[in-house]
Amino acid sequence: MTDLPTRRARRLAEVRRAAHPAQSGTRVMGILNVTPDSFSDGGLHLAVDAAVAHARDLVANGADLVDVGGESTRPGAERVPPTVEQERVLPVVRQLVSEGIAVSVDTMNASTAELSVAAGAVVVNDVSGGLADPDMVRVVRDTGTGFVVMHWRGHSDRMYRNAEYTHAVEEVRREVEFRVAELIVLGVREEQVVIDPGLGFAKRGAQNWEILAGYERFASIGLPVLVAASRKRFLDGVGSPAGAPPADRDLATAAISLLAAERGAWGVRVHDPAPTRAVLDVWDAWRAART
Ligand code: PMM
Repeated sequence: MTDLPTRRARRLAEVRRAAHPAQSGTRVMGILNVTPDSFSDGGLHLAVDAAVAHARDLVANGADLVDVGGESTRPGAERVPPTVEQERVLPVVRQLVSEGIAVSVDTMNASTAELSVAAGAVVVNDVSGGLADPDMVRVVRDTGTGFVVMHWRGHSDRMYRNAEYTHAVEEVRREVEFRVAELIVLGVREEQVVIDPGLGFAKRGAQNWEILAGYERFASIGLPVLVAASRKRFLDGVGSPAGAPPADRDLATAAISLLAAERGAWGVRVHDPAPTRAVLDVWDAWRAART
């Protein structure tokens, strides 16, 4: 019988391996937004409890890792100070890590990333790919953490003004590839990086479908790809009636998860893992029966 610290260390090593960008197999990343419009009704302590309970549900419903975010990036969203973000995120990260749950932290702030990784987060998911905070690259380089580099053309308050493309797929691809090249020059290792075309970020409705249809162009960069379509506005009216609430887009989200997994995506980022896990299970059964 191994002692508790040893078992915990082993479990953490397993979690790190499973979330590592270089591993194959599509991960389901469950979204945990610890923001005022999600969990803060009853003060910080209750908010932490509610967030942790929701994270456990995400895992029970099939999430491989939980993406904890304390700052909204919705179109038009205002920034929150890093200290506020950290008050929201860190107690949740600590608790989830202590339960052996793989955690990624969704942040544009280097200080939040650094504290979260010190608390056991295994991936930093930065929608700005390190562009919003000049210190982010140092944190990612020095900690060796997994790093999701999303395509980004500026903060949410101006993202639609930046949605101008002649050929969305090729321009987004070029910009992502360029950003990764910069990161490598700055000392980040290729094995740390996952790329994300940033659906809904500085992209209007149809441009998001072009990006999905152009998936292979992003895969051809040669790095793991994260697809984060969940409940986004461009899904409105596709697979659910136009104008229906965002949660009604989970079936469309699951369909995208399946198409992404079939194309070899590293991961899919979803609000409700259950339908995504179901379609991935179906796909696994289909593949397992191949003779
Ligand atoms: N979208 C949101 C937040 N974080 N992270 C990555 N890597 N990719 C995304 O597309 C992304 C993200 C905003 O969506 P939410 O408010 O529904 O979480």
